[in-house]
This record gives sequence, C-alpha cells and structure tokens, in this order.
Amino acid sequence: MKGIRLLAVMMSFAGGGAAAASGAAPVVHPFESPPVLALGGTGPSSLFAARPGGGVTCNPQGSLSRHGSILSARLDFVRAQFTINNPDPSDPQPNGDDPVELRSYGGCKSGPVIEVHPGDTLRMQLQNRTDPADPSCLPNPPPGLGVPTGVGCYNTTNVHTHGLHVSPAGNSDNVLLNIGPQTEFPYEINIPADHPSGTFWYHAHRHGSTAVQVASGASGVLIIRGERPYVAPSASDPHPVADIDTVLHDVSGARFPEQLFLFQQIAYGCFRNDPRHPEAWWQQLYTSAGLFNVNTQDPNIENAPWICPLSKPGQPVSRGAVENFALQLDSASIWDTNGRFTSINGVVQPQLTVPAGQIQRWRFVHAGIHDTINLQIVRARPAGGKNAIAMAALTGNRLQQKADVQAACIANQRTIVPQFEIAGDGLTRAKMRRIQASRQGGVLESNYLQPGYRSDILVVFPEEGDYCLLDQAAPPAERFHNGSGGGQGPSAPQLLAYVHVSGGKAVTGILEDFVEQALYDGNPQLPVPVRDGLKQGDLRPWAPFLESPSPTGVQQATFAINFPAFTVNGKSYDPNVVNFTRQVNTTDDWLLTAQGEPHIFHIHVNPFQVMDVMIVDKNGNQVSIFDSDGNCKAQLLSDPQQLVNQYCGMYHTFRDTVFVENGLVIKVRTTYDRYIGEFVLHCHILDHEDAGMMANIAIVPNLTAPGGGLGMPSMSHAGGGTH
Ligand SMILES: [Cu+2]
Repeated sequence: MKGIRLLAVMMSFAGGGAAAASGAAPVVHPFESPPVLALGGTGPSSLFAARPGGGVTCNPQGSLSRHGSILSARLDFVRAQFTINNPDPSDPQPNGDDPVELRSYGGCKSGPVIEVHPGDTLRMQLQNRTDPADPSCLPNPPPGLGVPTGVGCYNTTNVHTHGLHVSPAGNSDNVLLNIGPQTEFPYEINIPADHPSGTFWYHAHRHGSTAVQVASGASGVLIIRGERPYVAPSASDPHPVADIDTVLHDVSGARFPEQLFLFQQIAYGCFRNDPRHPEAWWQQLYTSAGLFNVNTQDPNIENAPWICPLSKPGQPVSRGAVENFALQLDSASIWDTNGRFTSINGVVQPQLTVPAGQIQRWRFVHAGIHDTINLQIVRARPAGGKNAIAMAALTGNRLQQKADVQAACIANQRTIVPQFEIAGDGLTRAKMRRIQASRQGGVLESNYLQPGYRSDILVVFPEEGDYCLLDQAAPPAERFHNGSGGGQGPSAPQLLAYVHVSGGKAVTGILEDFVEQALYDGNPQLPVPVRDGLKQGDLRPWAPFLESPSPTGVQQATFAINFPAFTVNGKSYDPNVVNFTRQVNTTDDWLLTAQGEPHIFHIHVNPFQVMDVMIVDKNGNQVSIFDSDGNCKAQLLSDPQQLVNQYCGMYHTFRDTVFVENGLVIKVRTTYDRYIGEFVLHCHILDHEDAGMMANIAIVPNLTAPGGGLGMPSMSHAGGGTH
C-alpha cells in the first residue's frame, strides 16, 4: 500500500541559493510511524497511534500476541524486495522509488516497534528465512565481494536488545549466537520489574554480518513503557522507581503525543550483475561517474553519488542491495559521498504535520552504522507564504539540496527551536537539558546523535509555519582528517524531515517556561516540592539512577585501527578469548581512549555513568573539560579545535553508548549488576566491530573462587566459560 502523496507545484524558491533541478516536481511523503506487527492473539495495540498524513507503507511479516505478562513476537529476518524513495530528480525510477532487495525484519525498511512493560517476558521467535547459499560465508569468499578477514556470513544473524538490562546468557540477549539461514530461534528475555522505562532498540549483532544487516535496515525501536507513579522516598527505599511517562501529560491527563524517529542510513547500491556470471555479482556498483569496484583508483568514481539506472539490453541493473563490505561500508567518508539520504522510519525526508503550541515527546534512535547526526530543528525562512522547503529543498540530489537547505533553513539563535532532552540512551536524566542555540566553539549546538544513541526530547513549536529537521553540517575541525570527507556529521547540512506546523495555538513566551509550566499544571497530584522541582526541570524523582557506587577497580579500553587490524587494547576480536573477567555486583571505572580517529564505545547489559571527560591542556596536563557545576569550561567552548561540545550535557549522566574523541579520555563508571555471563563491548561504528573492534567480558560470581565461582573446571560446560 502506498502512502498518500501530495504533488506540490514546481516553483523555484524565491531567494534560494540554487534553483532546484529542473523537470521533477517534489514528491511529498507523509511521515510514517514504524510498522507494527499484526496481532496474533489477545494483545495490546501499539500505543503509537499517531500516523499523521497517512498509513504505513509496509505491513511486516510476523505477529505479536500477549498473554498476561508474556509478549510473544514472531520476527522474520528475510531478504525482501521493497522500495526506498529517492528525492534526487535525476533518479530514473518511477515515482523516484528505488527498488531494493535487503535483509531486514519482516520485509520492511525498518523493523516493527516492540513495546513492553517492566516485568514482562519478551518471547521473540526469530525466524531466519534467508538463503543457505551464501557466498560471503564460503571459506574463500569471491575476492570481488571485498570481505575482510572476520567479515562475512551475511545470512547468519542474531538479535541484540540494545540498552536493556537483561541476562546476556542462553537464549536471552546473547550476541554470541550464530543463527543460520532457515533456522528458527526462541529468544526469551526477562525484563526485570525494576527495569527503567524508556527508548531502546533492537538490531542484528552477529559478528561479521552486523554492519551489512544494520545498514540494510535490520533494526527496530523497542519501547519500555512505564506506569509506576511517583512514590515518596523512605528509609528502606531512598530512591523508589518511578516513570517519567506518568508525568508527561496535559491537565486533562491526555498523554503528550509521541513520535518515533528511527534514523537509518541504508547504504544500498545498484550493481551491474551479469546473469551469465553470478560468481561475479556485487562487484560493479553504478555511480554517476561510472562503475565502482574494489580496484577503482579513480577518486571521481569513489566520491561520486551512487545511482540506480534502468536496466536495458547489455546493461543489467540489480535492485539496490548491501552486499559489498569494502565498497559500501568500510570508508569513513562513504556515507557523505554516496548520495544516499538518512531515512526516518523507512521514509526519506517525510513531512510531519503538528499543531503549534502542542508539547510532543519525540524519541530519537540513531540506527545508522557509521555517521553522526547533528540534529537541529530550524524555523524555515518564509517565502511569500509558499512552502519554501517543499518547493526547493525537496527537489535535488544532496549537493543541489545543500544550497536550498542553506537558504531555506538558516540556523541561528532566532530560528532554532529548542529541544528539551528528558532522557539520554533511554534513561531519564536527573535534569531536563535545553539544547538550544548556544554558540559553542564557533558552532551552534546540536543534539549530537551517534550510532547507537537515543535521545528523548520534549518539543513545542511556537507558531504556524515550516520547520526543518536538519542534520547540520559538522564544522571543519570535526571532519575526519580535518576536511578530507566523512567523520562527525555531513560536510553539507542535510534535510532529514520537514515539519509543517498548522493550527493549534501560538506560544509567545519562553518555550522552556511553557514546557515546565505545563508539566507543573498537569501534575497536581505530586507533593509540592516535587511539583515545584518539575517547574525547574528537576527530573530526579524519575531518573532511574542518581550516582554509581564507589568503584573498586579500573579498566581500560583503547580503540585503534592498525590496518588491517581493528583492535581493542591492541587485540582483534577472538570469540574464544575472554578479554575481561569481572565480579558481579562490583563497580569499575573505565578509561576510554581512541587512537588516530574517533570511535564509539558501547557495552552490553549494564549502563555506565559518564564521570569525566579529560583533555590534555597546552601545558601537557590532563584536565577535566567540566567546571565545578558540570558544564563545559567556557575557554574550551570558544576554541573550535577543542572538540568537546558534544559532551557538554553528559556530566554524570547514565548511558550505554558514548563517542570517544581521539585525544580525549572518557571516564565512565559501571556496576556489573545482577547478571552473570559473557557479553561484549565494542565500537558502535559497526563495520569497525565486524572487522574486529570488539572484546568479550565475562561476569562471574566470585573472582577468587575456582572457575570464578562458576564451578570446577570439569563442570565448565555448565557455565559461562572463564579463563
Ligand atoms: Cu570504531
């Protein structure tokens, strides 16, 4: 089923820096929520009912049913055909819909939303319905596939519940599983009753095929919805669990409308696959400058946008696919140059319509594999009552859009709409954070989203009009190799979505006051000091954690590429080696560093608290970037060479994923709470992970007992295996 399409009249944008490419009228795609699984029994419908502008264009294979606290989801991992809309007017495909064939969940561009409650058991029946004939899994894969050592087996998979505090063992959140083609696997994930509510996600995580699968769309949003109301602290329970969900409503008790944003960077390419030579498939990728293959030495081809021409005799063209690791994934600059667009819930540049003055909760999930999203919401420049964005910016390839976006969506202190962040990586913050147009190091602040990050914000649009959801360009200092392409955000601002604000009631005062007053007004049931705190953005009663226990140990993790080795502490991933063995219910500090270029630290099972970020000052001393209030030091922010701005809201927050800028030391603190077993830490630039930037950690009952307390060596088959 196609979404409703509105064809806007083609007009050049008055005052636009570049005329939109001629010929094609912009196609407006309504914003879609991610697909939901069909109900296969008695169960809840998704609480994400808001689907402004139209239906979802994919009904995923699979099903969902609930029996008491057991939620059963049948999730199909399939290689399926669908389309991805491409705004580039030179795209020859009908309606600008590129045909693709990709491995993902249920045959959709983004996986179905899974919503559970604390205390639920999530039974996920993963059906791997891919082809057992998998050339990437041969002992010697065809050299043209560009598969490095350790990478391959694209049809073998598993599922990781990113950010969940659940068991890593057996058939729970165990990423050491290899679920082959035509195999069915019953996950059973017990979500503890005291688990924080929030925004999490699931994705494929089988070492060697993670990047290919996630870059194909094998990811989905996993919501834990909480209904635990505020309870006063007591001597026996000094910090009772309570959910921020219970205060996010208006005076009538109606929940603030929610929108999910699963940002995906689906890196499809169309290949010249000669049907007479299937052994040579996935080796010749079409670009606007010619065919790109692993032996291409021509930078014009390497940096050219990818295209999907129409097939004709003598010119076979595959559907868009992610099959060649070397061509499609493992370059720090490839996402910036390949011409593909970041999609939201499977749609490129959707239009979201919201009323003015309505507070909404937006849940952002960065499900890309590689590239930073510098998220800003910007008021578009009015153009004589015309929809400036739809007229111009939506027509054009990325380079053509650059000028239009820069003309229509000018970010400055007057045009930026503040984002009020209430949770990072799903975990409610102790204090609401205003992300606004403070000038930091010569750049305007963004919501810095790295692969794996989540950010929950409250947003309210002050008045009717058009607004741009932007992936703001990274300043030169934050570009990979200082300007040679790739790295921390795009080289040109990119339009992610546009927001049409229509109707509602304009807000004239300060938006932060408006939001905090609404929280105050909506919650008269709270004790006076708690309610007064809400009015100041104090969220401590709903934050799952306030401070970590004191640490008893220090661990280090250093990410580095010594090509072709991708390493943690100098070692490439070996599934047979346990790199760290730690004792359950103890706390460590971890010192995280990256050599040469930035990497992204993620550890499974337990969140960590960002204790400090340290930088080497000009005297050679290691100093904190934070002042005594936990804010970034002003002199660092005024220096664009000091890349500290993305850490400024993180002091003492709890997360599960953190960017590790090279040259900095990130100190995090984590408690190995409750769960025994073996899991991983790794770089969340997923092609780095596949190539070896991952390590095993085993949590044992007792470090000093024989076998870590898991039993005598002769009983080793019973346990999580330690060394
Ligand atoms: Cu990395």
